[in-house]
Amino acid sequence: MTSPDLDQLSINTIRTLSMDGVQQANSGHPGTPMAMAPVAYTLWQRHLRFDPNDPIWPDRDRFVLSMGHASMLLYSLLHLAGVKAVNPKYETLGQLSVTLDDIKRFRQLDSKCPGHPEYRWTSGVETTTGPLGQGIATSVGMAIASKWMAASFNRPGFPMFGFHVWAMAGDGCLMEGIGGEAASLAGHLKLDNLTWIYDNNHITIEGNTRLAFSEDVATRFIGYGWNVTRVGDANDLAMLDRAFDIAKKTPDRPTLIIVDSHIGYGAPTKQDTHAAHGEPLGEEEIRLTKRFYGWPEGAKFLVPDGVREHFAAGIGARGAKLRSEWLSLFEGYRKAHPKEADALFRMQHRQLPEGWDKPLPTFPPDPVGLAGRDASAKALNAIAPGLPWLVGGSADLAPSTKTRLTIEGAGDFLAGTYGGRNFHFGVREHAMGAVLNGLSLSKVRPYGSGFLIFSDYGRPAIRLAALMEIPVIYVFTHDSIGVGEDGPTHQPVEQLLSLRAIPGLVTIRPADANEVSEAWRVLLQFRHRPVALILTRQALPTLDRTRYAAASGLARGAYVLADAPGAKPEVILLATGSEVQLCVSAHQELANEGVASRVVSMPSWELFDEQPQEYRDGVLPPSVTARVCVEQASAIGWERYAGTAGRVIGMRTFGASAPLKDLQKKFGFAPESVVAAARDQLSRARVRA
Ligand SMILES: Cc1ncc(C[n+]2csc(CCOP(=O)(O)OP(=O)(O)O)c2C)c(N)n1
Ligand SMILES: [Mg+2]
Repeated sequence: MTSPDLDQLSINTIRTLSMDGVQQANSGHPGTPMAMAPVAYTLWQRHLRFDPNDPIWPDRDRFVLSMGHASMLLYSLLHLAGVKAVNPKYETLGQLSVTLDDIKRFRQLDSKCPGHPEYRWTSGVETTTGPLGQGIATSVGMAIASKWMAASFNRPGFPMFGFHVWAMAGDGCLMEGIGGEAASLAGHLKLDNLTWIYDNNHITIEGNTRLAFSEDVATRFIGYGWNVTRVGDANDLAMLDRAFDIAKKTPDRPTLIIVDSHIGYGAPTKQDTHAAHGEPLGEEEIRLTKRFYGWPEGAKFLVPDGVREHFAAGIGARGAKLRSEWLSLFEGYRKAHPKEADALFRMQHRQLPEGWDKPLPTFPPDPVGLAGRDASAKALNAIAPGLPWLVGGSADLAPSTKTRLTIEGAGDFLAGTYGGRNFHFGVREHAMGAVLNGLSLSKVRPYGSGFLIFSDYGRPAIRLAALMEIPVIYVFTHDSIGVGEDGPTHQPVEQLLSLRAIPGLVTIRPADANEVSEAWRVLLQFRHRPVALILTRQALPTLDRTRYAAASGLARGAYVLADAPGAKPEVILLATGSEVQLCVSAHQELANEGVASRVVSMPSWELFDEQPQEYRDGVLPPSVTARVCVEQASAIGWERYAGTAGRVIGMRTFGASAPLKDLQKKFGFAPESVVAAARDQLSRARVRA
């Protein structure tokens, strides 16, 4: 068989596997894989620097399928290219990532082919996609990571990094705001290692894009500073080849390749219609489509002889050569630059340098104290020199969130100077979240910061970080009505609760400067979970730890900070963050009255819930039902610690614009309110007894 015949045979194998997978599952999206098969094929077979035998080789090109609904396209490629599975210890054990059986069980429980591609579940899937726009925005983070790692690790004669990032997107990705935010940032940063392939098929779920999408995408991207090219026919392999070559060679700009395609290509009645988008084609339509492709009409899940071998001779052989060249380069690098090589290795395995946490500060007792954000700035800058791949920035709020690295040589990550550790995401919280994901997926350790209120603007990306189990760090400051005069638009109420509702995300709201320091010690050790560090804008007294329990208790999520005589409390006062101080004051007042209370500092629900029952019962003895929980945030959810009889002092309305003192009075966040609630709890408990 000649090479063009094998090209066509391979493309039609991708198409028919996708059609058969969707038909068998009786759900899914066949049309886009059928249309874009030649595009993805040409990219993988002829361009992608990717070794199917080692899908986590650090300098591989990344391929992101941003239109995650077309997942069968990716699964077919992973299968045909023979991509190997990698275990959680980063080892390849020889078996296929996606077997033909997985494809036959598309969308079924435990299949490696879930409805949308999921990072961590299927090797070779570089990021989880499905929520439109996330993939292309994440690809910007990967391209940034490539630039940063190149600037940081490459040495003369040792180009350790320089991978290209390719993302395929549909109309939906380009309609979503996050796509625009990310494109704007990518153009600004002149990321010439980034290419987006836009499937310009004029179809979305409701029908033709003329219903809701008529802008000139090319002009928009030219405005962003991108190089824009076109391929007028998705089946034109020679033109695609050229477009990819040009994208690789174009300096100083990312490239958008606009590809005109026909959704459901070859389907006699469904091509070019939204019917090809979200439902199986149907047996008869499949038969006729296969006839159009010159395929055996009755064959299902057919991989003709020679197709796998063809992939092995293309992407397989090229990838193996590139990877082995890289590995020998790394051996030389190890000898010439052992320090850098060690850092590269640790970074790629999500390990930390020895002694990284030694410089974390301890803060002396101080009744005035300092703001959570200021304590965090000190902790972050203390550990940054010893953790060179910790990088991050803010959505234009670093002067307020205090996340800037001020240590010598930290520098700024800017267009053309890509070695800096301070990133500037601009006022783009959503894209920031996806970029952080892209950085983390590339194994750089990223943090991003903003006001807690605007976590809502980046929430879909935070959720994906949790779903992907990647250790992205969020620093959210201005954490409550403590913001004061800025008023209810800037005062978070429900945000903390809504972050706690994301499975796998760890939230930490420290009570004083020493808890902030401990929070950094704990969160940097996470290898597979994202975290939201919630900090105050206003100063918090630094507790005297000779009088109160050590801040290291934070690691267990909650701990007894101040206790009743003989550890026999009648009432428990629980709080997080700025409200812990209220409870400490109330505790003293109650002691004066002869009431035995215990103060529990509870910076993290999630970490506490993971402790053994014995520890949890030790901190919150079930027999003590008189409880007061205090948090300047939505009261919802605290019942689980307050118990049905307990009292929650929280927010039940929006805040208001006023000086902090007046707000604390208005909303009941004063020691007197806590004391009164404790007394009330006690008398009720006595009645119950
Ligand atoms: C954020 C988000 N909103 C809505 C959806 C539901 N959805 C899935 S595909 C789709 C239409 C996508 O159209 P397009 O990107 O052009 O893909 P095509 O149908 O051409 O493959 C929509 C609205 C989604 N997956 N993500
Ligand atoms: Mg479309």
